[in-house]
Amino acid sequence: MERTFVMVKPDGVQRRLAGRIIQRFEDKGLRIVGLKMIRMSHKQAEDLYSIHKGKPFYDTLVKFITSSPVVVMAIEGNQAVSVSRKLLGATFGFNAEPGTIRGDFGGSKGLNLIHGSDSPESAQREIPIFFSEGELAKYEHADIGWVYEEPERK
Ligand code: D4T
Repeated sequence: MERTFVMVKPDGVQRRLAGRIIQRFEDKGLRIVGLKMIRMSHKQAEDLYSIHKGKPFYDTLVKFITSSPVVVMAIEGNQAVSVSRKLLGATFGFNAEPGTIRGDFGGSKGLNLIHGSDSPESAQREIPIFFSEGELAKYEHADIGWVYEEPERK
């Protein structure tokens, strides 16, 4: 099944929202295969946000993301990348629809609570910044047959 990388950002952890945010992914039937709280290094932040290097918000973004712990996750599921992006909502909280994580919990540009990979290729690049393959659990939930039809479990 498809993998994605999701991270509760420092504002989500500081506001004690990590549990409720993680719950959204479980509720959707997705499978969390990697989960840890870390204080992101400057190098990890630069790697994660390399596509934004040179943009006006880059320095603030790197400073913010390394300022306090984050919760990083590797998540699997049918179309996990796009499904997770929908759970996140629009990038800026003030644009995000109610019912999404950003729409329900935030109203800011930079303090947008959560990151999710924007493509399967991004996920493949981002997951190894934070997890070794051995750290990722290999399992199926006992109720998987009630969440996905057979072809969706591949
Ligand atoms: P992330 O990468 O955090 O999941 O967010 P998005 O994929 O939804 O949005 P993004 O990569 O375009 O932005 C990354 C990060 O930078 C902040 N940001 C972005 C900001 O502070 N000002 C800006 O003008 C933009 C475009 C918010 C998210």
